[in-house]
Amino acid sequence: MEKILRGPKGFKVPNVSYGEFIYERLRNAPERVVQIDAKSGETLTNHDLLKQSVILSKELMNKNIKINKTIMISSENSNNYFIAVCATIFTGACISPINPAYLEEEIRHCLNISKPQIIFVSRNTEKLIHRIVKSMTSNIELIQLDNDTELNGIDTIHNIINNSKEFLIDNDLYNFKPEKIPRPFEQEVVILYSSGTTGLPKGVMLSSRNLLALWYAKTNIVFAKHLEDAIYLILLPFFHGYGFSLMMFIITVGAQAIVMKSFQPELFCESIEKYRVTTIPLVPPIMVFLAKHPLVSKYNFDSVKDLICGAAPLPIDVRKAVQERLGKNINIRNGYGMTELTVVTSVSPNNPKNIETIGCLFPGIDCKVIDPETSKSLGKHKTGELCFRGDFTMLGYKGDPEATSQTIDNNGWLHTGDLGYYDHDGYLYVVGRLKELIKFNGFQIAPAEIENLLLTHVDVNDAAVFGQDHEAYGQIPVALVVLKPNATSTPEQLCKFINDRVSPQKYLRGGVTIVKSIPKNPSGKILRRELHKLVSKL
Ligand code: 4UU
Repeated sequence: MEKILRGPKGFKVPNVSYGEFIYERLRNAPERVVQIDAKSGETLTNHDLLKQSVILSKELMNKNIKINKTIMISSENSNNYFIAVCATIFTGACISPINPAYLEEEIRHCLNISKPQIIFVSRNTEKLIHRIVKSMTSNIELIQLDNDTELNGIDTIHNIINNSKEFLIDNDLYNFKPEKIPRPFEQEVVILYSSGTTGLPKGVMLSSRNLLALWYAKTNIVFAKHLEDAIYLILLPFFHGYGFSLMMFIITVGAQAIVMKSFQPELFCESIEKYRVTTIPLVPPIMVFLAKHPLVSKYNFDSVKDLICGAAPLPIDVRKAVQERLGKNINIRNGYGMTELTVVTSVSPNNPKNIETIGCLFPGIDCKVIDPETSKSLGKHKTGELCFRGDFTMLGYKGDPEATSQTIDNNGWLHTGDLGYYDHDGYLYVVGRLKELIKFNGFQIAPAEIENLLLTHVDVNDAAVFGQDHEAYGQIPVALVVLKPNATSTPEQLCKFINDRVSPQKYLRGGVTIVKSIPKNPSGKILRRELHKLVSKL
């Protein structure tokens, strides 16, 4: 008999498209301020968001954007970001956010997966994306999200909305009908990028069902009271599932987000005090900042009720230090999730019995823990690979049925590649990672991507990349390289070779170590657990 930990019964997710759902939620409280730019103070109300995204969606439909089409977005966090996201979703098309720091190869990789018809770009990403798109045979249109520039003949979102013939009087706005999707449970609404348990980044397809199941679970879990009174400080990037799903949550629940483009210590502290922030979703390195940085003592953090830490393990001593410094009244919650599972599957409650827990299962999710060698399901308190099944399981990886079936087995269980267990009371714990994924600052680094790049270097015979524990960042990538005979490249040169080709979070901060051989099994697979040992022996 399989040993399964069953989550609370899931909610009956309505059979509507996510666009119809967002629209209804936004219509409810038009006057509310949904988003404030932390730096400029610029505000966006539900009415602004609704009006601009409805007009933009009509213009996108005039450009033949509809169901089964995709729009990519490459921008830093901004007030216009979710106007573009909502507009796209209203048309029935799918939105695919990418990291605005991506360099050429990283962008091309994502373009090959999601094949967009339009890309929303920002002031910073326009030039590179314009050049890439010009070199391609497919016809991709760019739209500038930042209002003040109009370079390379690229129209701005501002112009498109303000010059639109689809001008709406409020009556029209409140009678708009987002595109109905015939089978919303099977249609992707968003494509996010994740390397999952192995290989290169892939396009994670999430459906209306996935996103609605998350919404119902989050709005109904025990600690979710007075959601609309929450003032969130968002420093997480919108392109990652964590930031993306939270912003969608804030928008649809009627809460407020103070949004930063990136983590800037002073602005972070100032914003908490100025806007009386109640809730801060963050990653472990920001917890380290809260525990240690002198700036934190200079500001008033009295309004803060909840810190939600996720995306990487939260060291207990860091957690304790933050609690001690900020006081007992702050709830520190550990959130666990994975892009492939609609980003989050559990969040720890207030004052759990054991503070190391990541909480109990959200409604609509079941869990089992399996022995990594035999795949046999293990019972309570036994550590193995965490597998989940239910409403949160992604549709699959875009255009990659093979990778999908390697991740979701025939019985619908999604294998996370994380090691963990559950206790007698149904609380879950993550204790390690089986998969090759490296997490730097909560960001994903796929070793295969850096290994493949190293192998394109003329001097490199073989390469392996792994994550080394790091106090501030969680992990940093280290490369082991076997040189070709007579090769002259130095570790520094190889490091630079990589750092010139990848976005900053993937920099080889742990350096390159030259080795004689990479440990592999008989079929040529890297024995990843041996890599650490190899470096410590040197
Ligand atoms: C130990 O990181 C995420 C999602 C994080 C998230 C989002 C909303 C957490 C809480 C929340 O409320 O997704 P990915 O796909 O980038 O990375 C997934 C991997 C997991 O498989 C695990 O290895 O990131 C690691 N991870 C964690 N590890 C995520 N959360 C945790 C955690 N403890 N709390």
